[in-house]
Amino acid sequence: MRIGITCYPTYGGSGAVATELGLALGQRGHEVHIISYASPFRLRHFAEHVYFHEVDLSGAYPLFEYFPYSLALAVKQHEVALREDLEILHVHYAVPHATAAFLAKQMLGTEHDIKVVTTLHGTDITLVGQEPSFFTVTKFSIEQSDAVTAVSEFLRDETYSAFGCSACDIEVIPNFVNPEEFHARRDGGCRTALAPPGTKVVMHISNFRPVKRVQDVVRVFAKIREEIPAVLVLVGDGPERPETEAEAERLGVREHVVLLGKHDAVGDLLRCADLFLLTSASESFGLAALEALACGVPVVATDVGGIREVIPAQGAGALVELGDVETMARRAIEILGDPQRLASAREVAAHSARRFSIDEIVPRYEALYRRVLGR
Ligand code: GMT
Repeated sequence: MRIGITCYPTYGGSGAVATELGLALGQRGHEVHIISYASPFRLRHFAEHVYFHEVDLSGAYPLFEYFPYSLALAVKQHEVALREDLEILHVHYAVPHATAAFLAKQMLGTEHDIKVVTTLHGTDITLVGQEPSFFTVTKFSIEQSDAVTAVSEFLRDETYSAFGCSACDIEVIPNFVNPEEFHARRDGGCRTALAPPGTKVVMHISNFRPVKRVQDVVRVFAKIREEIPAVLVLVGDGPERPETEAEAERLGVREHVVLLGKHDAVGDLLRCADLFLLTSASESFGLAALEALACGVPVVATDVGGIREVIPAQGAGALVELGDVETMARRAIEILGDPQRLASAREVAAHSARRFSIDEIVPRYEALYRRVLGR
């Protein structure tokens, strides 16, 4: 099949999933054309059958205070669809990608009947899409898609309740991991570079947006450190980074916190970790948590959104009420302080991630494409 994929190229779950999907589809012999305003961060190397098309942002005009990106994207989607004879346009994150795809499809007309598949990822439904300035167009674009998927049952139900979407049948296709990249530790790896022997490595990876509540990560870590020698490794960057550093200073643990900034090879880093913390206020799926589990790292997370669909109720970590820093720390200490429990949590974690393996999930997208194409 010839498939166009549109996603955000920046550090974030939807762009990671869309790009990994594109790479996997390319490997399976499909022709994949990624259309975005920059090369996605997970498109790290040349991959057969995978092409990147940059949206032309040069049309800035003094009259525009704000550049109409959605229009430029629709023009590029239309252009690539015509030139490459695309059959499917698979857009990730509804705002504004599903709307641009609708426009591109209309411009193509009936002579080139492209099918639009929209994958809902999280804040496009729970936050941004519900803003009054986007609500009606988000609902319209979802309803006009030929197929809609959501990355969790939570997100599917949230879409039905927030938008109504009476005419759309949303299929849940969960996110996935590539076990070649995300697998349990086989040797000591980079541990010594991050922490001295006898010190536990607690890790968090995110884009440091307010929804991640990264300051809670620091608060939990400070309590862990009262009982267990540990370092906190923070991977990623974003608006909350200064406040996160300030919180570490305030709690007197700054010297035990390593801020690595943005990294693409997160599998290598996760394998250095003993525990992963996710303190989000909302999370439709929690891709970073899945990647941690796949690397054999237990996860202590807030019990919000679709996280309980990813992290098993018992054995691979713990799910704790939002904001309950005290309990999160207690659960973390119980795991980190007991070598047997840690070893068993590692095993359960790695095992639980297998149902989200790339080979299980990508065929579900292929089946969906075939279905909308009537094959
Ligand atoms: O919040 C992020 O990290 C980015 C955001 C995105 O759309 O880029 O993530 C959402 O999509 C991810 C991939 O499907 C999910 O794993 C995240 O849970 C979801 N984030 C939220 O719901 C807050």
